[in-house]
Amino acid sequence: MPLRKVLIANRGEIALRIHRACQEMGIATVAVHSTVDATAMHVRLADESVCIGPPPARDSYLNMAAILSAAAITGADAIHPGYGFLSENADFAEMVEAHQLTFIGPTPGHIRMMGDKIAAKDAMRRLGVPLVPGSLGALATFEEARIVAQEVMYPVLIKAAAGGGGRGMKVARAESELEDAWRLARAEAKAAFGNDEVYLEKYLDRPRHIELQVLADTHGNVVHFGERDCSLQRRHQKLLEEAGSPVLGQADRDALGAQVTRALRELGYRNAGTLEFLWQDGQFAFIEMNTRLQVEHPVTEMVCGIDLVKEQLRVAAGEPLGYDQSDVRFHGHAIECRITAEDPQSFAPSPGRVGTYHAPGGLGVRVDSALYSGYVVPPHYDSLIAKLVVHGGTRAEAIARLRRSLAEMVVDGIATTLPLHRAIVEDAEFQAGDYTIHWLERFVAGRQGG
Ligand code: MV4
Repeated sequence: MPLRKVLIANRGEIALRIHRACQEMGIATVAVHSTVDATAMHVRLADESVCIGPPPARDSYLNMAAILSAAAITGADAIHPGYGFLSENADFAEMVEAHQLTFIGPTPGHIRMMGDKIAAKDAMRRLGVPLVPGSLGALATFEEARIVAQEVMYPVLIKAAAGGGGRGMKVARAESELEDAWRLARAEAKAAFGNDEVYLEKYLDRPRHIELQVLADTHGNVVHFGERDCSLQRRHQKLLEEAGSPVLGQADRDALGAQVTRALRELGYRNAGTLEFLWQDGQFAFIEMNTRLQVEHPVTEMVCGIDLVKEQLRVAAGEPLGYDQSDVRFHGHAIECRITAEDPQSFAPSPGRVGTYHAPGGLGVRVDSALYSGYVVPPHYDSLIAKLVVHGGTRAEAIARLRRSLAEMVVDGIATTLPLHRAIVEDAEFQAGDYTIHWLERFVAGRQGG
């Protein structure tokens, strides 16, 4: 059934992004907002809006009952969760469907499966996707950890089953460190997630983080839209992403894509998803799968010439993809800079009133942002204020375009990470594509005079 009205259960740039796709498809939109967001751009642009609670996210953007009520009173027939907030909450997806609404995302069962990192790895292993060597499932005892660590050889990592984003993760560089790692990982996992299940992997010491974008309809068709290299991150917060990866060619992309799409077809997956891999010494190893639209999806859109949110809406309405893998072509190179309201050296949050806001433009430049001059960045939410995305025929052209776009862009009145991005694009190693997941921490320490 075609979608007529979509409730967007999010805020900021991603709420605008989803609204724009709906508008172009003739679908009406409902914004939800907290009291502090009453004048936010996502509320102004939507066809209708509903206030769902006070500023703290747990009382508004995470308030499932308030969001379902907003959908009911406005007569929405679907909910798009965006990223963050309720986007990977299987209980919420289940409640949406129980209210005869369409959840624009995977099934609750697949969200739940991928939320359990052990279940996700087990599924991928059975489907023939390569993994980091490690324990088969959860570790039952410390003795088991010792045996598996000896098998895969040190250094090793103990990871939380309910983890992701680096929480509840401990390295052991030798057997003498294993017991502390085991104890700490379990305690942290218990405290953070209420679940002390842990597993063990060989620790890869200088990998790149490469992820693959997939899309599935409800008729058994699965395609991939290539990879993103997200290695440039600090404390598990990505700063800059590229499509494609500077280290992969079309043959690598085709090989990984074929393996992954086969696996997801077997799994009966639907809607958009991203598989995260560590890449080291020419080898891919699956670590996690994200069952949502990701922040960095625009770089994929730029190189593939597709609108991922429109595709999500189409397949959620039951439409078949209508094309196959051979119709997906890759053109040039795209780079995204995440511009946040943070000090560019200390990363201290910097909410407050924006003075002048000027977005760059021109060929191959895209800015996804809910900013306007005079906007007050509230302190209650994620500090992302704009995504600057550039596309070029080659990586060198994309970098040149990024450099001049960063020079044009103005965000006055608050501290932002724009100066850090301007420094990164000038760096010779960045320009050569020569970096791992550890590169940015060192680069930032160098700028701090470390
Ligand atoms: C790893 C790893 C090295 N070896 N697993 C961090 C968050 C979670 N998504 C997985 N993470 C890692 N898992 C093995 N076996 C290194 C990391 C890691 C990392 C991964 C991707 C992007 C940035 C990272 C920063 C630090 C550690």
